[in-house]
Amino acid sequence: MKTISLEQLGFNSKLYSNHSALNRNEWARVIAEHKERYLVQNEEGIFEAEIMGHLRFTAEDRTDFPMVGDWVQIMPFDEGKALIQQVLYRDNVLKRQAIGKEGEAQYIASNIDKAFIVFSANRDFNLNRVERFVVLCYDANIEPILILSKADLVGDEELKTLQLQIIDRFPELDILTTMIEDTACIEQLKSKIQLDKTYCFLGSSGVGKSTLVNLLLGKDKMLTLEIGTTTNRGKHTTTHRELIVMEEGGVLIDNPGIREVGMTSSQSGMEDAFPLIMELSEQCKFSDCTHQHEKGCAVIKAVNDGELSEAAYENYLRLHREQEHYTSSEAEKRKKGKSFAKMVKTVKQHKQRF
Ligand SMILES: Nc1nc2c(ncn2[C@@H]2O[C@H](COP(=O)(O)OP(=O)(O)OP(=O)(O)O)[C@@H](O)[C@H]2O)c(=O)[nH]1
Ligand SMILES: [Mg+2]
Ligand SMILES: [Zn+2]
Repeated sequence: MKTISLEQLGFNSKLYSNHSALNRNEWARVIAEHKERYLVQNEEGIFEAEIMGHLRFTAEDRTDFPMVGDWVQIMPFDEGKALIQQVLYRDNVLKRQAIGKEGEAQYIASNIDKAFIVFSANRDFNLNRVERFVVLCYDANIEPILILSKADLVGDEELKTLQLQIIDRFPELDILTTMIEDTACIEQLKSKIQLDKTYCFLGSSGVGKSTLVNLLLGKDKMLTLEIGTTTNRGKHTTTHRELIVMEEGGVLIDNPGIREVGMTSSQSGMEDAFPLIMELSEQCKFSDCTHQHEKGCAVIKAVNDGELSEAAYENYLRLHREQEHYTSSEAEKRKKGKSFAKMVKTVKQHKQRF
């Protein structure tokens, strides 16, 4: 593997001045995270890393743990393995409100210079949703750049109308229009990327974030999926956030499609279709049908036959995903409660020894 300098990973003088006592090889950047296991990268390569016990014990909330984009102090201990000793200076943190929970935040990534907010021209176009992403960026002091993707899927007239709507709503923002086949617009996107800066891709699932990342990299690093032709709906393809360094310089963070916040209230009226979906689902071949890909699904058939609108179907799936997500965070909370109890017990035992 070609080595990458700390500067190519986004290292700068501000970071250095905050921790000038550290050796160069103690610095590393978090490039991926999975359940408190991390991949970190520095000039010596990529390490599988875990956080040191003391960090876990003193951590008060999620912000005390490393996240993708963070700079951390590491101590390599084995071939390709390292311990994370501390999270270093953070310039900013991109976060959003967790679904269904007042006041609780979900952390997306840190140390970001600019964010590309991607939304596709052909479906789900919603200026309020774009605005919610813009607000997230402003809250974190990150400059948003708007990307209207899949321009090839709508007619010229429609595209013009969309572009005018966007300019009208966000006159102060940079706006790009992209389509896979058009190299000129990819070049234009590339020209926005500066050496040593970090760019984050945000937007709903299936809008083409990973596709753009791959086009920028000039290779298929991120997995992208064919959209089911029956419903024209993107599947959640990217499952983990990942930080990638461009060969020419510039750091990209690809994100899984971001689930909607508060879609329930803004989409009122759509619920009218729900009883129909409930009724249809009784005719699905499988009783546990998720109505997403199953053979013999009556809901998908109704969409294909034009009996159920695609918008209502997508809205149903979105709400369903939100709910699923909410339930899984609840389960996670319970698990955390358990591990917390275990931690308290360990600490107590530890104390008794003294
Ligand atoms: N026609 C057309 N299709 C596109 C374009 N960009 C992306 N796609 C297709 O859209 C689908 C989804 O693209 P992805 O890049 O996987 O979308 P994503 O935003 O990364 O999705 P998640 O990882 O699920 O969040 C793929 O089948 C792409 O080939 C485009 O400009 N035009
Ligand atoms: Mg993706
Ligand atoms: Zn079904």
